[in-house]
Amino acid sequence: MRQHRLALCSEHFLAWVPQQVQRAIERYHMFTPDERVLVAVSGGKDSLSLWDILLRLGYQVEGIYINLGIPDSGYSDISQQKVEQFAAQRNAPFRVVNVKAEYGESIPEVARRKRGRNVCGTCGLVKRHIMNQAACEGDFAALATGHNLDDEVAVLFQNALHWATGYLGRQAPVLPASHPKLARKVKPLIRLYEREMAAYALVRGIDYIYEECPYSRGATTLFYKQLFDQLEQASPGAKQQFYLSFLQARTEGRLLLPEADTVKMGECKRCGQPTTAPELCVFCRLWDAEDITE
Ligand code: Q46
Ligand code: ZN
Repeated sequence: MRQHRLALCSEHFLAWVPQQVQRAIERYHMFTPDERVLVAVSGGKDSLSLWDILLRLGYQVEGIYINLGIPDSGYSDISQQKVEQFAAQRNAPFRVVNVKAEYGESIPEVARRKRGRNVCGTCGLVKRHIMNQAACEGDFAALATGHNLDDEVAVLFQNALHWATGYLGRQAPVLPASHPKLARKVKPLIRLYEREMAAYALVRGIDYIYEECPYSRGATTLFYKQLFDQLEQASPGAKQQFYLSFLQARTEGRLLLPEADTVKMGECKRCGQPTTAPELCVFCRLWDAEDITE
């Protein structure tokens, strides 16, 4: 790990990674050992490793897997299998929400019906809704996702390119619950590079889905990740520096951005979740028969 000027053997690496996670949890006040945490798992290396690390650290965690119904290359079936296998090996509690069984259409199907909606946008909306609902109804203190440092850097760069101040204002390792029905969102892998997460999964023997979701092909964030890989190659620590300096500038008040979610929210008349829309939230409108695009 050139950015830390550190080289470790497998045994010490497997101890070092959870230490980094523990540090992030404490530093950003993500959650405490007394709190219950819901971990969003996709079957990929980051989320399964996160689940594994939180279990090893002794936190009270439960997994949630959302089956999106993506048939291409068996993506959804294989990823669910990996999650089930992981949980069975550790006897770890988890729940599965199958979008098609629950709401009648898979993600690609609903996106197709709502012409004008792209698959990833729809997918993100559905996942956020289901995970938030599960976290709130299950009385979890926080919802943890497996975003690593490379993910955050790519999004930060994208937002900075557009000076999207609203998004920049919401980009943080912890997003506090700004409404009684919104879960606290935390990213415990924030100190770790993608490479390190892949190495962790490999050395720890975690069997994850290698294929990325077929819809992620050509995503601009993938391109930004490649750019930052080049930068990191030439200047080790560049990714870390870019992200941590951003957080520091905010903490020190050198970068003033709009506070997260200051908009007043009501509740959706159907599902009860917070929304800025007057009647139904975007999620509920998604499943209505009429072809309304927002
Ligand atoms: S799962 Fe969903 Fe991603 Fe696949 S459809 Fe797009 S958003 S790429 S994280
Ligand atoms: Zn709703």
